[in-house]
Amino acid sequence: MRSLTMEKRDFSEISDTCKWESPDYEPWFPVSEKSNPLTRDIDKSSPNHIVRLLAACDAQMFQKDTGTSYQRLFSDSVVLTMLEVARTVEQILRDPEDSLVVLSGCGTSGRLAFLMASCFNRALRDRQQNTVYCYIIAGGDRALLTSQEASEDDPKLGMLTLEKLCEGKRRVLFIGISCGLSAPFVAGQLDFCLKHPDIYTPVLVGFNPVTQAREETMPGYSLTFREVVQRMEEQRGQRAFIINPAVGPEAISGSSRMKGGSATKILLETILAAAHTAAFTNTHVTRRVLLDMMRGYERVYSVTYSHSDQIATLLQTAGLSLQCGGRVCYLSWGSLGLVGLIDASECIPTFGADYEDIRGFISGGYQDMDNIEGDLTSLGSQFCIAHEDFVSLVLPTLSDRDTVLLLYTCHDDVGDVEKMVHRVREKTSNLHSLYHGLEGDTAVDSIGLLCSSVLNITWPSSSTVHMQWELSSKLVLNAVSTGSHVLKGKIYRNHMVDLQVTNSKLYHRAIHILQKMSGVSLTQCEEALLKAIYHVEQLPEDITSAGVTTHTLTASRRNRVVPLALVCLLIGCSLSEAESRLESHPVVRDAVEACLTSSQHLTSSAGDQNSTNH
Ligand code: S6P
Repeated sequence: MRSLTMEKRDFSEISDTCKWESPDYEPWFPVSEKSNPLTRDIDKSSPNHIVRLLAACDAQMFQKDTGTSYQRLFSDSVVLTMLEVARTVEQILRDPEDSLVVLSGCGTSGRLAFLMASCFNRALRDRQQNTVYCYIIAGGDRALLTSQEASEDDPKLGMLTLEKLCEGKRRVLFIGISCGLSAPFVAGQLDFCLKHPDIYTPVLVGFNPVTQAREETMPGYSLTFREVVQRMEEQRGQRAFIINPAVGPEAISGSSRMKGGSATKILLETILAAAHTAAFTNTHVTRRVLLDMMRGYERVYSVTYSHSDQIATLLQTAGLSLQCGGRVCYLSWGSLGLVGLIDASECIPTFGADYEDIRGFISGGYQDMDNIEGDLTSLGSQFCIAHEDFVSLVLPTLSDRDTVLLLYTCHDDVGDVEKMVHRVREKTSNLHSLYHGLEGDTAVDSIGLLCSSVLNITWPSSSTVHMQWELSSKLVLNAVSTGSHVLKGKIYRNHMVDLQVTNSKLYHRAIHILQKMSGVSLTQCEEALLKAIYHVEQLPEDITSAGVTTHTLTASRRNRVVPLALVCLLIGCSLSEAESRLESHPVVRDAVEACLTSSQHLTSSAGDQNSTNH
């Protein structure tokens, strides 16, 4: 029989699911930056409960229209625009001469642009067709594996990169991805497309209503993101397309690598796969085809989270490794390798993690990556991504403190997986596997027998099953990397307090976090942040008059600026005292709680709806 507390929790989770849609809920934030009411206590949750909360957040992606002003993934307006974009892709596939489909974005959005461009080019090569897809990621290929957040702020760089890539082309479908409708790099590209309608058709993919697109001025640019979007709206449906369903706030506020990334993958793969089917079977893309594919992804969500207990085991193991200074390694085969690399690389900017904390390796290294700039190994150890690099750099010092997670499918070379398993087992028994198989698959699970935990998922066969495996693996890995950092104490409530302030979006997010936790005015919070960034007790004029770019450049060379500023605000102390308090509480969540308790702010200033100073 279920306990009363359990029922109460279920009820409150249901009402929390829709709470963010109310116009009164954190009205000053766009959806992508709001804090999710579902996860406000995620920092104190058990591994099982963390997975349950993440599942509830992910479920919001597929929620149908709820009568609010937000359009959703399955809304008619969204599906109609997807249909129009898919038909444009279909035309390009039928007549690809001098044409391109460019996918572009920053951070996770750029990494997904890469993943999808590679996947659909591979599909074309398999049919002996010329490839038409290209990707752009702000910061170039090194941003596929490391954090290059600063390039996100440069609209001119975005524009110039696009112009160069498309030189001499007759027709370009440009798909700019910015989950928050906020990246200046993408705004510059969209604006460029609008100015050259004879060649370029721009598509914007993001997860905020257009009225919530970023309003802040961009460095060296006369327009804001919102103004660019407004110009697109004037051309909407003919020469410009906007696909922007709301998918609800992220489980960790602003962490658009999670739902934002998953929804990007669902939307764009649906469009591109439908266009491929139509072009190569001489049919046309229909609304029904699109809806069926998206429902397929909804099933991926349900099937994956039906294994919540096993996901929780993985998360707990990874959390233990991180807590005791160990490492988590994803060893993947095939396209799951890219999913692993992407998830691991995001831990650096998201949790201020070291690249060795959670690290991805892909069986064939750069040969499997197939990225524009080729082998990046010479850039340093964190660019060593092949299994042979794992063998030479990590394996010798591997121990039971470390967690190794294998990711493979029935299409991969199981013999190769088995060899690796034996090598890892010589060093640690802390070995786990995530395996995707097909119905009717009768292979004996000799690998699973050597693992401490096994997550086997079986899927019905389909032409797009590999993309479903990728999404399923993304959900599992996002849960593992997020959950393990929660268990490590990196999250306070559902905020990443110790964020790296490396671009203007993160600068403003940091100020809002400080405001929410301290309850003082935004101006005071910005001052405290600047003092922490420049490490000064008083702010001279050359600092206060400098631009955000100068601040973020300086902040990128410093650690723990937001926790420092927060302690100063909560205690009203000097930077040096704040530093010594943080030293005695290396876990950020503990430091924040200790300060809140000692300043008796716990109940009055850290409430959910702290809006008094906005
Ligand atoms: C978010 C991730 C970031 C974003 C990047 C682009 O979890 O760490 O790197 O992907 O800032 O954001 P957006 O809103 O333009 O897609």
